[in-house]
Amino acid sequence: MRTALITGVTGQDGAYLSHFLLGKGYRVIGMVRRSASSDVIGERLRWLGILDRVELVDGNLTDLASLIRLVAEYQPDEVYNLAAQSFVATSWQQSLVTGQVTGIGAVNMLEALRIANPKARFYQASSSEMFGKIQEPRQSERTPFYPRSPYAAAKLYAHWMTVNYRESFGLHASSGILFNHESPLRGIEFVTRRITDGVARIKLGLADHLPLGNLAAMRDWGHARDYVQAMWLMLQQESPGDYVIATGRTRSVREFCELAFAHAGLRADDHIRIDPARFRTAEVDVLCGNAAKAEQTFGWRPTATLEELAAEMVDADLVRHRVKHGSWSDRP
Ligand code: NDP
Ligand code: GDR
Repeated sequence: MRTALITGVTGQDGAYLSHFLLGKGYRVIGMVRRSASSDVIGERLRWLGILDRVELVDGNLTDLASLIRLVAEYQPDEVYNLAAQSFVATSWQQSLVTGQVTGIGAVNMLEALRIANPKARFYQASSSEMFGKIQEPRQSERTPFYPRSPYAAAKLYAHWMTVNYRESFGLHASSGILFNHESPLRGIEFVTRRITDGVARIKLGLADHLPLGNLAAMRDWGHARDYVQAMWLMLQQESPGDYVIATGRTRSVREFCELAFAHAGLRADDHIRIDPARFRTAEVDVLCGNAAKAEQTFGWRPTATLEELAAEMVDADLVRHRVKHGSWSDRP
């Protein structure tokens, strides 16, 4: 039985990746940081019905000793570094924490592997935000980077350190440059989930409008379930590498709103209010990925359409608000 260690297991991708790896027969070790809210720590894993199958262990990406201990004790075959301060807007308010967790945290894990388990295969959660102010209309592994936020700059540092440890120490370290991916388990602060949660509340009469920022921003949105498969596929390759994972289609925040509101039988224009405070300090106007290398190398292709994704998210939020106010983790 192969063992995988996942940092960020309590987040969206950590939950879907755990589900996927358990399905492949892995032993899954999930690293969690200590929290005063430990009763809700496994809510996403519970939603997917796997909370009791993932072994949750204590650790923190900013504490190198905790990582060395985990890697030495469990000797994982594969390590997926998904933990991060991942919200771009917060990264201007907490740029140092973002640098410590999202940037240096990744290097802590690379060091832990170098010291205690250099044979493990390593996945780094890189981001399309690294392309920022885009230098080409469709971004691939060869497109120059231009980060536009402390988050993106921290991810870029972690990305290059992953490349550097691969080239310097021969680690099997790969970097997935993933474009935005969403699901019913997306954090409530990100725009798609904010929209689908808002649609559900408006539909059920719990609110009458939804404040949003820049509706013109364009993103290449996919489904998290598809994207965690690409993470695993990268680590199954004989040689490590860097791969863009994206759908290749880009749509505006406004278009996502229209899809989500329409799914609930509502008109977006009747309910959206523009809130200037929600505009970013510096914006990433448009992203559109080219995942041809991943398709050619290991046959990865996205499956979910944006319409299906928006519908699944709206339906899940309707259920959450209907049972609420029951439990967050009641499944549709
Ligand atoms: P989430 O924000 O949902 O999850 C982040 C995870 O990191 C949580 O489990 C969080 O734990 C954990 N974490 C934060 N700080 C620490 C720390 N100091 N030590 C240990 N764990 C910590 O992110 P996603 O699941 O959406 O994304 C996964 C990764 O992929 C992130 O690195 C993100 O930046 C990156 N990414 C995401 C994309 C997307 O569209 N979703 C696209 C490209 C990259 P806690 O629950 O305690 O807060
Ligand atoms: P992003 O995701 O910054 O692309 O990072 P987010 O959903 O937060 O923003 C996408 C776009 O929507 C615009 N927007 C709003 N965003 C939020 N959060 N809330 C609003 O009310 C709102 N109104 C408009 C934003 O300005 C932006 O242009 C995500 C994260 O998961 C990162 O960790 C990951 O690396 C990248 O995707 C790829």
